[in-house]
Amino acid sequence: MTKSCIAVDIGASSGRLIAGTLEEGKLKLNEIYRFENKIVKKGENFCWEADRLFEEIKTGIHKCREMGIQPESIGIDTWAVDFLLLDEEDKPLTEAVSYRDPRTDGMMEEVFDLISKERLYLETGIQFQKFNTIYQLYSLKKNQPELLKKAKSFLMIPDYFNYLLTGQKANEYTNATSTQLVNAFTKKWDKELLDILGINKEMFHEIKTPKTVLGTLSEELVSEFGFDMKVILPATHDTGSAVISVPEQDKTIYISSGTWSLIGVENRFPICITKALDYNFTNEGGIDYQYRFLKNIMGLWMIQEVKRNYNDAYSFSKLVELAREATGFNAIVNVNDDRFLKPENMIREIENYCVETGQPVPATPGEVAKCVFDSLASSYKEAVDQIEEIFEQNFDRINVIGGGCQNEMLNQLIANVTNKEVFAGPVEATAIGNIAAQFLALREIEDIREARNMIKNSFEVKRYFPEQQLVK
Ligand code: LFR
Repeated sequence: MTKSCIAVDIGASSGRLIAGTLEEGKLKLNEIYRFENKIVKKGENFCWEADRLFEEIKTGIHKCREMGIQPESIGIDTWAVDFLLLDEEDKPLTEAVSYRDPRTDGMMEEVFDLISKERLYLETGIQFQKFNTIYQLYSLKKNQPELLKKAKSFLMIPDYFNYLLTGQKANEYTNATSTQLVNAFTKKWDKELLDILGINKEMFHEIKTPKTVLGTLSEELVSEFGFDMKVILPATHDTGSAVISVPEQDKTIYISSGTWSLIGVENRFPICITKALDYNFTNEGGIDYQYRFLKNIMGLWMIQEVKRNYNDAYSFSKLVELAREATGFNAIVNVNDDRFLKPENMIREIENYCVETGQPVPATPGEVAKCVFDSLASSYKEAVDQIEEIFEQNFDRINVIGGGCQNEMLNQLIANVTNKEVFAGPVEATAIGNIAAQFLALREIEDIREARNMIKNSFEVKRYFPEQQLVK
């Protein structure tokens, strides 16, 4: 019988369970269950609903059974940097506070008083984002030190779900690197750094790499579901899983396009040079100890928020259509300005930015949407130039993967502003990468090269060519 593996892929706005099977050298996907994800206010903080999300995962597993699927294994990936702390009885001491919560405001600067920015970058290779785990933990140390003292376990979001499934506590490598607390060279928790910060080292677990079989379901869950399965670690950082699905890495810059746009290349070594620091590129850990040399760009979050601020009166495709019609409007905002991370109202924030910078102010939904897409494309172009400068080489093409690659207007804009060919797909890059890691662990696929060939043969990729030759 063909084996099926389940990917649980939870992003900032939705989660799903997708079953993957290998059939005649191709990977086939079958969506089992989809659910909503959102940030909610709990007390003082903006949080994720960790327990509800776990219930949703369980509902999805029950659905497998109803659909007659007996999975061989399951693997979970989510966004990065966020975590829970458990006490000595393994009960959560904290909510799963979201990285968009303002508790990290000003923390980065305080950490720089203890360790210089340059040293931190040299040791971890991780970009400076005010929401990185390091600053979240530092904010706890400052504001709730008693809580940090009680903590016996540090689990990132997928680690926590894996613990609930299996009873095993471990920190998965690709996600752990996003904390800015893992040494880029030893690939272990940076104990010296933790000492400098005064954060208890004991709560961190052994770092385990993708393709590790973490365990099987707990006895309780086996009796609840009526079957057992392996729990395998994919790249539990969603972007790590997505990058596995970029079929052609040679001379290719990828953009993993979702709530965030992650733009970069796969690399064999971390690049911690001054220029990479100045441009704020990261070296996150990938499968097989490859590095994801990339940079975060604010991404489709901008348009998601715009849609929400219009009370969902326009669908995403309507906003794209209106943007296409707003041909005469031109204004660019710096999408990476922290002011767009969680503004009260995204539309107002964009308008204010345009006023402050002396640009035309968007006055219609189409103009707002056009401003967002133009601004994203312009930021991608800047990142592409920076990558080419750092690598001292030209890249031939850009491969947009993930849900955002369905935005044809943005794909064409990217081709035009970068003057490069754009490949769009696969759409389900993250789930595909997650499933590929499980088949690798089960030895159904030999190695990453075979996995990528198979992905190339299994999923549609559209191509866009620059419409006009831009002078660089
Ligand atoms: C994308 C992503 C990015 C990470 C951001 C916050 O979903 O995982 O890679 O920087 O979310 O965790």
